[in-house]
Amino acid sequence: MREPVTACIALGANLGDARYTVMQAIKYIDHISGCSVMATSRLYRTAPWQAQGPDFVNAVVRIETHLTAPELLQALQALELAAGRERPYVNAPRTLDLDILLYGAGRIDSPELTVPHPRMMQRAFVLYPLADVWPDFVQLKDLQRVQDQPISRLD
Ligand code: PH2
Ligand code: MG
Ligand code: MG
Repeated sequence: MREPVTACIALGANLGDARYTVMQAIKYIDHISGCSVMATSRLYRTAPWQAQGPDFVNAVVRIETHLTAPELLQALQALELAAGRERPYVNAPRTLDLDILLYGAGRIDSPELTVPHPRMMQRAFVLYPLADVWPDFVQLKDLQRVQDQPISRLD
């Protein structure tokens, strides 16, 4: 089997019992065949960023995976669907959103997937939890750049 790849996944939810859904999703990611959750961030309450609706619950996990990036994407989309995800319009409130932020050192630019995630460095709701699971990746100046975006720890 090839070497596992370290990847980071952002979790977000702002419909239904968002906190419960995010916590369950972390368990389900660990249960995906070929994926192990190595580190889990704290949970954060965040204001919608370029989106409407209630506050979000956000988190990030760092995983090791034997899946290719498209296989991982497919497995995550299955979890979104199982959580009742609907997409009536762009950035609509959602029961569960799972985004691949990083896939090893890989750069991917396909119609289905762009990695690293193109907007991750602009988003407090990604950078704060990412710093929990991969402190060396996020610099103080990255956090300072997004300090106007409301975010608080849930736990
Ligand atoms: N996700 C978005 C757009 N805006 N804002 C917050 N606070 N949290 C999110 O997860 C989020 C967002 C697109 O996926
Ligand atoms: Mg998203
Ligand atoms: Mg998404």
